[in-house]
Amino acid sequence: MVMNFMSSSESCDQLYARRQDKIDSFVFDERVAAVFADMISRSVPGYASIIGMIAILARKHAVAHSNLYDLGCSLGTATVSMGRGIAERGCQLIAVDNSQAMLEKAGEQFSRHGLPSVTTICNDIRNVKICNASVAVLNFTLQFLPVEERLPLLKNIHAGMLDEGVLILSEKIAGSDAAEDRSLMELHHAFKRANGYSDLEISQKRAALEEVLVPETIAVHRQRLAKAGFSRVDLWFQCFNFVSFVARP
Ligand code: GEK
Repeated sequence: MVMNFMSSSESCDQLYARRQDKIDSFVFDERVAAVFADMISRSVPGYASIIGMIAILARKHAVAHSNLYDLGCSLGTATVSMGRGIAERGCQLIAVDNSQAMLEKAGEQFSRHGLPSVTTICNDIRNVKICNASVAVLNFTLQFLPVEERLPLLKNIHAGMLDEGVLILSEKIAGSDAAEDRSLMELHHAFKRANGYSDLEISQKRAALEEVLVPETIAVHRQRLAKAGFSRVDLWFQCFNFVSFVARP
């Protein structure tokens, strides 16, 4: 059912398949990095489409000799997609993640795709100064920051962007009221079941993410982006409770 980004050496996500007495908070460690391609394809509706469209958006908006950032890059799949979109423009691709395990795999992926010149930064995205940026990607990363840290990060991105630049912000969202929230969540769980996750896996993963991934409504995202200085925000993708915006300075 889903497009999969796994290479032959990567394995199927079974991290929550066995019943656990105590569910620890979710962390992006070696065990997650080893199965991440499979995990994200089977868990995020529309992930393949978003990755594909990031190439189109980068092609349209990348300015020659500017920087393109993938913030919270995981395996660098969005970086690779941008790289495809912007060949020959003299842009610098910069991939940032604070998980060493993820970045090691991202580095392998960049070599495999003929992108050895990607700059990889193992650091918290809150510590990275953004400059000369024509494209900045936050593909399902902002949701992992404490809520009060989100506006300062968006202001930092806005301050480092060229006038013609774009921020691509993808997030898991909360529904605008309890009924919508429940309905979107049920659809998301149906998607996961259709991709082979059991009810036990779904509920244990949900518990692990409970305090780690805090979704917000579309309205809250729009308000915060405006507060950070973005003058125009377009919702270009939604599938169930997963959305992506393009924001312009
Ligand atoms: C993709 N964008 O495949 N600083 C740096 N990295 C962070 C931070 C932080 N403060 N918080 C979380 N991360 C990717 C998918 S996954 C989304 C992004 C998901 C990193 C974290 O280590 C992980 O690699 C990534 O953000 C989130 O297009 O798992 O739902």
